[in-house]
Amino acid sequence: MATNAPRQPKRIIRTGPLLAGFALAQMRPLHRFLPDRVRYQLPLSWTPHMLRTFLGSRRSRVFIDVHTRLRGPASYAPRVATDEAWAMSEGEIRGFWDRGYAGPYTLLPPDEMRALAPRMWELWDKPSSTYPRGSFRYVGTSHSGEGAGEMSNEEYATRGLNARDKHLEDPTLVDLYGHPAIVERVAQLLGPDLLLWRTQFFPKYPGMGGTGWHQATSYLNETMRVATLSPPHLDELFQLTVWIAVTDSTIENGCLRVIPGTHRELLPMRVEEYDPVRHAENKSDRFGTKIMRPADGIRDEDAVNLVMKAGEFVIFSERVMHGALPNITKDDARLGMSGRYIVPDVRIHNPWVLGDGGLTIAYLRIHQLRLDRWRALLVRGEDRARVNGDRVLRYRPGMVVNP
Ligand SMILES: O=C(O)CCC(=O)C(=O)O
Repeated sequence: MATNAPRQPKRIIRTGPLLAGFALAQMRPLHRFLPDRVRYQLPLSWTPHMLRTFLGSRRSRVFIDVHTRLRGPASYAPRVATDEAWAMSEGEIRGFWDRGYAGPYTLLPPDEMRALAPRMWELWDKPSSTYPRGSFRYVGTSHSGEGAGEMSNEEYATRGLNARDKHLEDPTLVDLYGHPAIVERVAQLLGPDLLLWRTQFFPKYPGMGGTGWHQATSYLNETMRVATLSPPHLDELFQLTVWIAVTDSTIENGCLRVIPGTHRELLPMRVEEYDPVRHAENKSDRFGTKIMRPADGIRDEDAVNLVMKAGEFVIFSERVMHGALPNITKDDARLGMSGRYIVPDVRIHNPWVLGDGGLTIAYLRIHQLRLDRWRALLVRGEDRARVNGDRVLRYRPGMVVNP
């Protein structure tokens, strides 16, 4: 029956199960008696501060990543010595720590990247062999977005997943992420040993909304209970993202943007279910099946627009508040791609997710994603920690892990 009553936003997190789970999550000595399927459903990554913030705000302020403050470095000296071509000065490194990003730098001359762009567009669209159909379940509605000129939730989710980790499938792409112009600079900020654990294409077609402001560090948002990355010290810099412009990236076609200095502390968000009618004007804050925006608002005048030529890249900490402008052009599609680099003593996923449980991606409503074909690549140095076992492969130029 049709009704004019305003639709109530659905509850994102149910308080009763959260409280019970949190209590059990605190009882660490008991966990070894729990089967993985129970243990890794607990909100193990939630801190008391996150719970208090959530409950004290009547459930309106939610941390989509673990609340943490970043500890500054002992020194601004580069953490490795490298070829002069890629060397960063102490001033540049200090600038990174002050602002949360560095660059743009050149990976390839614009003409060379433009020549590669058609292949990159094809790769983004090509069905994944790392996460093939049948390796996950989409559990959301299939109709959100219909009639609103937007992708349905299901298309958003499956396309978003399909955009992931194509570097495991293509020899040209893996060599872009393994290029010394990137790896040697990341090493000067993070250290000599580096894993590439995730990559993703970010296309913006003409008319597409922006990417809403968000922060990340350990990808709690994937399950909203247990973070994907477990570093020995969450308050240290253990990960960096490199965003590569495949096409020119302009103010008009939706360039990446950041709020400098916001990487020092993770902040709460407001999260709602995406509804194509209620959120018709909010396209930029859509993350899959959710609408998310910083709880305390952002002053647009503090933003820096990272305009880049094809072939340029920036290095940023995903802790910095970042997003992208909408594409307001009629015919200028932009393509960016991100690679996430970590130090090898960060544990990626957990035994349940890597085994029978599979990965849940809460904001995409994807369940039980099989990770059998996922691998992290050692792109520099050694994996001495071995916390990720045989999921780590040494990068070789032109390698294809999943043909
Ligand atoms: O390119 C975009 O629109 C967003 C990129 C982003 O959020 C990221 O690389 O973490």
